[in-house]
Amino acid sequence: KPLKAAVEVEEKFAASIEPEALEKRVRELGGEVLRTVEFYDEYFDTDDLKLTTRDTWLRRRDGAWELKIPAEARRQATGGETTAFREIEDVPAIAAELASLGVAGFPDDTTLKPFAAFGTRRDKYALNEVSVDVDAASYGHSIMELEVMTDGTEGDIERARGLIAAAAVDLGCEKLGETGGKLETYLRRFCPRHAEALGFL
Ligand code: V4E
Repeated sequence: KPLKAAVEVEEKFAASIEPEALEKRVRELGGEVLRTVEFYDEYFDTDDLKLTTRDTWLRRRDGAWELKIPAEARRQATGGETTAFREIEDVPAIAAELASLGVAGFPDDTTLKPFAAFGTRRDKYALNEVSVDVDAASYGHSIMELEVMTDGTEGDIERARGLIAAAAVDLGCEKLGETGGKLETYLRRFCPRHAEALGFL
């Protein structure tokens, strides 16, 4: 298959399974308990929200830039859906994408400002191709995510959706409630005007 671009397909679930139970279930299913990692994310946008209003997410994770761009037409703003995002980590490539969205001068001479920052402690598991992450954000919000990396083709994205749905059933994942992911929850709690502008409220 031609490698188009790394596209991550992801679905968020409630962090409702006790760690011991999850570990047992993962092992029973032939998966692995991986390490726990910690990282610190800062998210950036312009004052007029040129990025986040287009579902485009620029962050610095432990000092390294990452850009997430929707890999397909937007399905729904929050919750209960898989999403597919193209991830770019190369700084000149990020600059080019941002320029095409009308945000010039990245990274040195830019109008981008941080709007959210928090730490995460992440327990990692693997179930064949499915990465299972249980995240506890530093401001007090936990979430579980199932993720599959794809080559960005439509067929591979569909295949990833199937793997995630099957793993969610196998693990007994519960639907995410009203609260949403780490950043959405952060915005709802601490930046209500930003959350409202994105339809998160
Ligand atoms: C808010 C947001 C995004 C930025 C945060 O990405 P997320 O995957 O939640 O962060 P994290 O820490 O798990 O990153 P990883 O380590 O997995 O790379 S990306 C999309 N949104 C908004 C959003 C959306 N468009 N659709 C759905 C269903 N949920 C949230």
